[in-house]
Amino acid sequence: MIHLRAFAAKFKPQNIKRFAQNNAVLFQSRLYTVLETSEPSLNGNNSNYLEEMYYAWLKNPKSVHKSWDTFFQNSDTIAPAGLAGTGSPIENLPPSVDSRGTMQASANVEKLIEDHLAIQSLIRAYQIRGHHVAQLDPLGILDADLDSCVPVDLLTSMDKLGFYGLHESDLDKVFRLPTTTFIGGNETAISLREIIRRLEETYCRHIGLEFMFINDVEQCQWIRQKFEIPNILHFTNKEKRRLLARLVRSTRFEEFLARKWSSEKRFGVEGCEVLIPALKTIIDVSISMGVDNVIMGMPHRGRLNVLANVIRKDLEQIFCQFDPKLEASEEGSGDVKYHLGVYQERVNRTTNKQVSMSLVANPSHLEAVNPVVQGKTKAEQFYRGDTKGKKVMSILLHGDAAFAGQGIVYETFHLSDLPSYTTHGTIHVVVNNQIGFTTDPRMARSSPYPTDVARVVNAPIFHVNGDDPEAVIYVCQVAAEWRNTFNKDVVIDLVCYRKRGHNEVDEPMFTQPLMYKQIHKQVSVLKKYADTLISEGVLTQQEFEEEIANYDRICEEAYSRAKDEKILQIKEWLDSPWPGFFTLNGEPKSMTCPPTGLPVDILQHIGKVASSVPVENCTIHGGLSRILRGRAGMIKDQIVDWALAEYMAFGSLLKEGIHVRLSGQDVERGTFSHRHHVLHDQEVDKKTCVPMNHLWPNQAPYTVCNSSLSEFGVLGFELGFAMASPNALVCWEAQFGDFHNTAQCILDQFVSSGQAKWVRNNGIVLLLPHGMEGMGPEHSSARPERFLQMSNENSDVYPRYTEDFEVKQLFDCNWILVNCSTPANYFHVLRRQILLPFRKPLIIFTPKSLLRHPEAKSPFDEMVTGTTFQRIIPDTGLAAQNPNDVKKLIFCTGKVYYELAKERTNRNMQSEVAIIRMEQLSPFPFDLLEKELGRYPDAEIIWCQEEHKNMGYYDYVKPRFKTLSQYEKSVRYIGREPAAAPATGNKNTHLAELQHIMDQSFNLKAFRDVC
Ligand SMILES: Cc1ncc(C[n+]2csc(CCOP(=O)(O)OP(=O)(O)O)c2C)c(N)n1
Repeated sequence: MIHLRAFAAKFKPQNIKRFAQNNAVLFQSRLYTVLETSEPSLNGNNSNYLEEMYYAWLKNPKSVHKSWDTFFQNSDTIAPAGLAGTGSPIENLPPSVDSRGTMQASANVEKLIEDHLAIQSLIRAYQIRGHHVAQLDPLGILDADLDSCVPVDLLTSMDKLGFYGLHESDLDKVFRLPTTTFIGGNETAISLREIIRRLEETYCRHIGLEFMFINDVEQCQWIRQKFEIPNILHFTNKEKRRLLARLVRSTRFEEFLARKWSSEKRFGVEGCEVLIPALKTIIDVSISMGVDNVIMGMPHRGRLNVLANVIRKDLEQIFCQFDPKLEASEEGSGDVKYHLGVYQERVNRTTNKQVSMSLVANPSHLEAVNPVVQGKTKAEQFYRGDTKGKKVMSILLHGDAAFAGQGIVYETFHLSDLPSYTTHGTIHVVVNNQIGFTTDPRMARSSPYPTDVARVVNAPIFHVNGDDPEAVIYVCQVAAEWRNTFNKDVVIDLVCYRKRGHNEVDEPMFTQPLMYKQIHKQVSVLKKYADTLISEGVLTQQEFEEEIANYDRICEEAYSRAKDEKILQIKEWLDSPWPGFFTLNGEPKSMTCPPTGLPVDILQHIGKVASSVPVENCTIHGGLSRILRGRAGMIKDQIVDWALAEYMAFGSLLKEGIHVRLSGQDVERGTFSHRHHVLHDQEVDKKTCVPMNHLWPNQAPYTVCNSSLSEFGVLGFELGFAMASPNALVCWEAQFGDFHNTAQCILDQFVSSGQAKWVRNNGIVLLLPHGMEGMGPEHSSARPERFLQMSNENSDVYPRYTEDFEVKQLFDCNWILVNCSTPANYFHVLRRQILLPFRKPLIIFTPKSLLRHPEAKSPFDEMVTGTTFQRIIPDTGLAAQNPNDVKKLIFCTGKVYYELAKERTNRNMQSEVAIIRMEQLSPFPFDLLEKELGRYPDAEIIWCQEEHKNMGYYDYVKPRFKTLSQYEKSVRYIGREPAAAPATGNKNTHLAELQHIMDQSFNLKAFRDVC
């Protein structure tokens, strides 16, 4: 064992810190814990100063400050043996301070310094590592940090005093406390015995504090002050009674459900009943500090209880969910009761303030809702101008296994401090029941705690024993104050247990026999706390029983009312209502879409701004000046390329008061360097200009933000942002379309199916760069086949055409999939997205080479008033003029059109081959395609795609063309062969494949021998 005393004897005090750093491993009991460097507590200057003081005092006690005089007088550590405390030091000194006396005094000073350094180290050891020995497990059998070792520098037994070079005889000596602790309360010096007692009280009882890794002294001091001051955990009788009442509700709610529906899954919170008072405390304290909108996300565990007792959803609405016979009032698949979201406005009883609360609907996929909650929170803050998060806040709940295991937790943490994504602090609550389904923590994570992921963002982590309700409530108060003070994330780790199996019909003894033997013996937290309060005289047994009876009665009455319900009102479970957007019945206000074209002067104006630097003194890059000049030239000629079309769509919506937000990796410039929405001054660092925000005097704001390198997190976030308001165009762009697959869960569980499950519209737009351009397997395909496969349209049903067919189709679909081949169509589809009277996710397979393709330009004529989105672009050339001569009718989508058109010209086959572009893939434009099929009666029908046969669009269009031709004609396939990878990595192979597609397309006999 290394003794501090041993090296302190040799010390130059200023070297101690260096020594400690070089030997960090000696100072830590967990590999991740490095010696903290944020506070220069081992400061050599202090000891020099102390030494000077001491010599001065020896000569003349009055020459030093009174406090030093008292200190040196009281400290027998410095007095030579036998003289301590026997009067003035001067009197006790030999007549003259000879060299022996000076040496003695010097030795005493050294001891004094060593002891004080030891005390400092001791205090810091508790602050850093005290949580490792805190009594966090209510069962008393597991170590919350998965390690039963006691750090060598924590004094759990007196023999450890030696580690610091201290002895039992030092216990009653009084030591001056450093400024980095508050254990003294009003006292600046206390005995070693008391120091140890107070440190153990603060750091090693039912609260385990992890915060010393935070690299901000003020924040560390703040936390120390909140927890170290003696007797800080003090509750009035009123507060204790309120806490008990909340525990009664939490506990009795679960018992009520268990009685009424004994074999139903409900993922009860038994074993962590304290969750309800904990959340209510966080909310109460936050509201008292100004918050009036709380947005929550949580998993299955305890969700019904949170709905009932935190959000205060009508109990009968919850109980109705248990009745399998009730039919839903709305269309859609619905969802199981412990996934549904809810929005509620009510008065908070503790503060008497009006508050909105929502719990965001979520899928089974644990933690996937986290970024969605953050996006929604950010949006609500944004629209209210709540730039510091003082009004709107989010709370995220987690299970211990999921928090540690799911990568989305990490991705979401990394959004927490990014300017365009921060929600100014989230309070995380982990229901750490020390098990994940049947898996022990030791098999579920490699980190000591399930919460270690939060350390990356310097969030303090408060572990607390769930069976100590007052400790939990105190921690929750501090967490809410922390968020309000620093606007940073904080984690509360509620260490608890799970009273039953994973769900109520599961047998936990199969896999955790010993743990569950202990759990069966466990007295409920309600009973324990009630007994304590009764013994303290805070309330009587009778009052306690009345509290229980009252709540039971509330549940019974709601249960009777629930039996009278005839229908399940799914709309009751909407987490994000859009007041005024729909009719009172929740229907769209019309079934039409206003025209999307614009007057020329608006196009001109936007074009002009897009070609300029609309602020003074901003020197942009020469290459960019060239691009802007090119734009100006196009505007003069009244044509647009892809980037300009996008500018015009966004800019015109901003004029109409629609907020536009574009987020994703490198979107500001654009991955393909075509967009340039943020101009960077080449002379002044970080000086930028966003011309889109200089378009109109009272325009809506435009947000364009490069995101962190995350798809799951950022797409989820933008989906949440889009959830908050229908009056915003929220776009997420993937760097390349195929990267969306790391966000597959958001696509499957939210974007494609969200409305069906949760009757919630969402108008998010996905921009997915797509196209086979010889860039290899990973930069070619946005996997349109996957989106098409998840379209809810029936391929075999011949549709009924009505006047509103186009809009009705859009209304009925789960999402809209387009692959535009012209800038004008891109412009129209973006505008249509907002002008529609309802919201649907829009997936756009966007081009890469077309961004600069000379043919892929659109004249203003295709964008002016009266023009609109073209679901298909028919052939308008020679083929269309003499349709009876057409031998081949090629349908295609996207950039392959330009390759086909060029090849047709090269081969001079404009009369024999017609090419029709499908711009909207889903909903399938049955009506328009039927007309085109009828126009070319003798033509062979081809579907041509550049993707492999098992990918792209073929499997989607084939049955639909069959339905259209009433099963009389089949559609022939031209494209790449089936393959495992989406594209070849070899450029020559790529070109050969493309050539083959062209040859096939213009070979009129290609399918002659095929029946
Ligand atoms: C992404 C994901 N993977 C797997 C599951 C299946 N599953 C449901 S609950 C659960 C255990 C969760 O444990 P924990 O996070 O500790 O929460 P607890 O159920 O203990 O409250 C698992 C594996 C899931 N729902 N989501």
